Amino acid sequence: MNEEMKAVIDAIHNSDRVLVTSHENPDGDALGSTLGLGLGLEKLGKEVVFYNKDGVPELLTFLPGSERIETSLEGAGNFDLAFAVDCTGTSRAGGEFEDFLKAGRCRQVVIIDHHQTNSTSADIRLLDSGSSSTGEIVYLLLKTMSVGIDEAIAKNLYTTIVSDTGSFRYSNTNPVTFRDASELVEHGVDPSEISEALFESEPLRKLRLVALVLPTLSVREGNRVASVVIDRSMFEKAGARREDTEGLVNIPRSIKGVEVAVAFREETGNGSPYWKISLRSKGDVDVARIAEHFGGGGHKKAAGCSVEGVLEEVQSKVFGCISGELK
Ligand SMILES: [Mn+2]
Repeated sequence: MNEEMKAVIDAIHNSDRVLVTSHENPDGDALGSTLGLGLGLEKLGKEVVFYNKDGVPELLTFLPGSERIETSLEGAGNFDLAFAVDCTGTSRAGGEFEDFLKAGRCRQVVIIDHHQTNSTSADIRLLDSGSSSTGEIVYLLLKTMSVGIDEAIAKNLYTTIVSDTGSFRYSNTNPVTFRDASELVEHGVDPSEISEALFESEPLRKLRLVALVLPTLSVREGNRVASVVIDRSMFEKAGARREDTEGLVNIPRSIKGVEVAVAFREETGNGSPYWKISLRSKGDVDVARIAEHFGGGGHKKAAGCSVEGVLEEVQSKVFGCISGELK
């Protein structure tokens, strides 16, 4: 057991009330890790509050315990311990959580994460960039603490793995990933049930959005870079929600020979337009470096950032940076 793991276990033993949260716009790893960890802590007799600033996307409402996720910390009281899971820093959980920490409402803060980029926020950071998902680190923690893994915990943790490995397809898939997944199936997970919930339960509005996004597909650098654009007019036309853009970067990524895939998604914050940029790498390019250049972060193969400005300017900056990273 490493020092951080020991410190986290001590912190858990020394606490009664625990808050568990994850990054905004949560994906399967963020919510599955939140719920898997929180439900496990309840088995140890802890009082747990589950929180996510943006709540649960419709697609993830099948996760056991998801109905317990709170979207506000108002009246939540004080905590002995707070976990920010799948977060590169405590700020990833949103402004309300940051203010909550600043107000001294949590005695100790722990980050559990597998991203390459990680800030120095939090008291303890349990990090493993070799782990396919944050859920796998949570699983190891729960096993180390001898928490009995029930079906609800297993479903949440299995979902973290399937989400972040794209069903065991991405380069973060390793022997431990399969071992953990296998154990979780032994704890009662039905893999086909999770796959159907994650990949064959899209709302119609998402497919209508895909139909509008596809014509924006463009390639450059001799087909090594491909991108799509999702602007606000498309949202309106399709009746789509922000969560429906999850995975759209996989459209350019799916093309043979593409090394870097990009999705540009229009956002408005404080009136000024900016673009959320998702980056995926199939080759040697480290997209976390590109994202970091624009103040974002992530993994070598999957990263994100935000850039202000009109689309043409933003694209030329981002494509320029990618061009510099292509060998
Ligand atoms: Mn993750």
